[in-house]
Amino acid sequence: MQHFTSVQDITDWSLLWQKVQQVKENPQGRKTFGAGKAMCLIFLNASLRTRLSTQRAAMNVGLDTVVFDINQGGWQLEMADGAVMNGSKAEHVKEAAAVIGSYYNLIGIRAFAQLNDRDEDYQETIIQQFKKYAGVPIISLESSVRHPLQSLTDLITIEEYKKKERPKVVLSWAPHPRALPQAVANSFLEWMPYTNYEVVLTHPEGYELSDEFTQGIRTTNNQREALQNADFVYVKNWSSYRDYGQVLRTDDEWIINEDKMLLTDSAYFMHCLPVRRNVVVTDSVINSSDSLVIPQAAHRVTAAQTVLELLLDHA
Ligand code: AN0
Ligand code: CP
Repeated sequence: MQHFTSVQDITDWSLLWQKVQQVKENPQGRKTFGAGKAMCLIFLNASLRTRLSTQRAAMNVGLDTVVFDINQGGWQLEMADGAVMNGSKAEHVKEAAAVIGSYYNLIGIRAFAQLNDRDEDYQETIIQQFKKYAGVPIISLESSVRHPLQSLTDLITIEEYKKKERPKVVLSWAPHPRALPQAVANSFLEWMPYTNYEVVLTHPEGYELSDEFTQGIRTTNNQREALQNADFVYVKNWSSYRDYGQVLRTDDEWIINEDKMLLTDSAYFMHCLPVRRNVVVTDSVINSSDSLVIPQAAHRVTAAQTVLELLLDHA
C-alpha cells in the first residue's frame, strides 16, 4: 500500500485482515518494526481520537511521531498551483510538503471540508497536493471528503460484534446544531461494497449524499422503516450536500432513542465520536450495554496500527 487516503488504496484485502488479526492478538508484537523512522501528523482541525490513537499505534511499532498543529505556529499554506502569492499565505504546499517529506518517512494530515465551496472541498486539494509533493506515504486523518481510518475502524468493530453472517447495517442521519462535513458518512458507504452486509441509508429529504458514495445503496427517508430488524445502527450527522454545508433542520425527530432501538433486532449502537448527547442520541441509548462507542473508539488504534504496518514497507 502506497498511501492511505481512501478504500481504493487497499491493494490486498486478505493481507489487511491478516494484519488486523495480528494487531488485535499482539499489539506489541512488532515493537521494532518502525525503528529509525518517524511520522509527522499535521492537524488543521481539532481531534482527540485520531491524534491520540495514531500516536499510540506508532508507539506500538516503535515509530517516532511529532504532531504539528499547522494553524498554530506554521505558515499559512497556498494550495493552488500557479498562484501569485501576494496575499496572506506565506508558503506554497509544493515546498512545505517536500520539506516535511524530507524530514519524515510518513505524513498524516487532517483537513476538514470548509463547507463553503462544494467543488473545492470535493477536489480534496490539501491531501492531493501532499500526495503529489511530499514524496512519502500519506495517511488521511480525515480529508474534506473521506475518513478512511474511521471506516476501517468501523469495519473491524462490526466484524468483531456481528452475530450473523450478513448483518443488517443502518447508517442513519441524526440532528446536530452545527454544520458538519459529510466525510464520515461518505467514507463509511464507500467501504460497504467491500463487505457482504445488508446496508440501508436513511436521512431526511435534503440530506442526500453525493451519488459517488450512494450508488447501489438502499436509501429511505423513513428512519423507522430503515431501523426494522437492524443489527447495527451507525449514527452520524452531516450537513447538506445539495444545499452545500447548510443545516436544514435541528428538530429532534431524527434523534436516536430507546423507542427507535426497539424496532431493531437488539442492534448495537455505533458512532465515531465526538457525539452530542441528547441531541444526536439519548443518554439511555449511548449508556446501554448495546452501545459500542468505547470499543469502537479503542479500535482506532487497531486500524491505525494496521495501516502503519502496511505503509511502513514503503516508508
Ligand atoms: C467531525 C466530523 O463530523 O467530520 C469529526 C468526526 C470524526 N465532527 C465534528 O466536528 C464534531
Ligand atoms: N472519530 C474521530 O476521528 O475523532 P476525533 O475527531 O476526535 O479525532
